[in-house]
Amino acid sequence: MASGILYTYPENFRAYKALIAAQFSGTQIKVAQDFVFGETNKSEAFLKKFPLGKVPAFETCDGTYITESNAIAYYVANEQLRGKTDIERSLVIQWLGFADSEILPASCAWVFPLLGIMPYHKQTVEHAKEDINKALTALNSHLLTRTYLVGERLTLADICVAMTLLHLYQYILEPELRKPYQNVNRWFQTVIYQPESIAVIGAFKLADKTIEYDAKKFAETQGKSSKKEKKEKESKKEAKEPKEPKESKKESKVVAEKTPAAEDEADATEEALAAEPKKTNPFASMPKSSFDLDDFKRFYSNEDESKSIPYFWQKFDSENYSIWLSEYKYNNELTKVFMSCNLISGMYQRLDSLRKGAFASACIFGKDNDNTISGIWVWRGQDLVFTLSPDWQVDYESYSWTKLDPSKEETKELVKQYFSWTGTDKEGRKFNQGKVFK
Ligand SMILES: N[C@@H](CCC(=O)N[C@@H](CS)C(=O)NCC(=O)O)C(=O)O
Repeated sequence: MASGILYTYPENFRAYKALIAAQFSGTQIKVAQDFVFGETNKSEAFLKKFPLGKVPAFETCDGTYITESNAIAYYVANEQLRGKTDIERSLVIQWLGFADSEILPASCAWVFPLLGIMPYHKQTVEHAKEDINKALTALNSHLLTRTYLVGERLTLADICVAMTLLHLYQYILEPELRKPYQNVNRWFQTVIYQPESIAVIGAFKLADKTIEYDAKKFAETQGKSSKKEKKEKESKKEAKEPKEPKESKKESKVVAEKTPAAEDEADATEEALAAEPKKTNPFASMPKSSFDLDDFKRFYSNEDESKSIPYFWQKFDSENYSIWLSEYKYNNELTKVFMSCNLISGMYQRLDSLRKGAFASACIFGKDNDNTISGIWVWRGQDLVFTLSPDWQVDYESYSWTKLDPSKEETKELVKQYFSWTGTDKEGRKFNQGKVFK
């Protein structure tokens, strides 16, 4: 009989698939007790076995390594769960694909912002709701005359689709929302209230009320919130880790959120913004400066730093502009580098109207699960700029701001480092990638 070690963090719905399948089949699964997500799965020993560093991951007792939750569940399952005939087996695979393609992306897009682990974009969430509605409607029709998805008994199809719906039923589908899908509800409860499922996930409770998006919480934990997001009309580049950040630097003014509809912001927010009285320009009353920021931005974009940094110092007007070091306060909560990137690009988007009076280069140092964000900012005036406009106040409190003395050598060094995307952070993490606000 199959047996082995499962690597996962607790309450991973993907790992549940294998754990429940094993309950049905009698396969002995040992869950690695000392597993620490972000550490164990990034260790050399783990990566040697599982190069992607993802979990769940399974090591069979005879030393075979299996990744992908569906494959692990398949391995630990039995004939009944896998399907007894070719047609049953192919239908099981069909439903596994359905769960991963038709449910999972939309479920994540809907649930994760509400859990505070992804930014909230109304359009993306609305899109996800439509996709979930389509998937659940199809599932509901299929289950009108059936107890289980394939054949007359429970299979991996039921386990995997139900686990993929777990977060939706746990956090989102309050009674009114799940009402149209009575057959799915019945089937879901049949699956999760099997003794074998209860042995793994415990007594599951369907959502009483959809959890609500808490922008404040998100801003606290991730350094961002979307309440005041505005339509971003500039660059719409994907926020995937650029392979060669130096090359993309001049293009990288703003990088859109990783979410597909990042360029389209929440309709309601737009309406609310449209209804607001026209904002006055907080810089309008400031004295004229000899430093032409737009001219510097152009120069910086078009020239190498060996020229643009001296140009900056040649033109900089310390009477009317100030230089600041920003340091993210919650570096220990940063995980993937692309998510740190998203934090910066999200902040830049929210500060769109600050562009005319500011320039910044923010850098990420380190690697996945060990990275920090800091930057050099230059703006009009001598005080912290963010308090000048209610539109600029979403993110700044997630950073500490240190005003730098332009005449000091340390400041010159920092400007050089951040403008040219080099060096390390205070703890020696190497420069990974940077983003320019201009
Ligand atoms: N398709 C894979 C997805 C696995 C996956 O994305 N796992 C996440 C946690 S749920 C992970 O380990 N992420 C760590 C990383 O990407 O470094 C499966 O179903 O097993």
